[in-house]
Amino acid sequence: MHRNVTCTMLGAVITAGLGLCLYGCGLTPTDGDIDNDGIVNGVDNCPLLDNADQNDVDSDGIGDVCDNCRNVPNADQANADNDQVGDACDNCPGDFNPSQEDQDLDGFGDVCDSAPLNPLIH
Ligand SMILES: [Ca+2]
Ligand SMILES: [Ca+2]
Ligand SMILES: [Ca+2]
Ligand SMILES: [Ca+2]
Repeated sequence: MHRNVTCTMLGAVITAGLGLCLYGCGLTPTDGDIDNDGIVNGVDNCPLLDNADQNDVDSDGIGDVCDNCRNVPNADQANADNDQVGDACDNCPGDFNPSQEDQDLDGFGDVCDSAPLNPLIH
């Protein structure tokens, strides 16, 4: 299904395909209720996902269901390596590691840990 929605981008209001208006890409739908959760897009803290409860554990304005760091406030949702885990809570913010595997539990993910099995060295 293709439909156009109104978004704000860098302060300007534009109309674009829904695919272009993905939340988190700098485009925020402002009209209607795309996800049909009863919360109008402009005030929905997660406009493209059904989250009528609007839960936001870390109170950063981004709803839990679409927050890339659910427990660490990061309103900008910065994610340099594009692995779905925000920089603020990524154990390897510069390396793509969606699994966040960290065998020695030292807080440094295996992919950026020079000694992934030794918690004293990273
Ligand atoms: Ca929603
Ligand atoms: Ca949040
Ligand atoms: Ca990341
Ligand atoms: Ca580690």
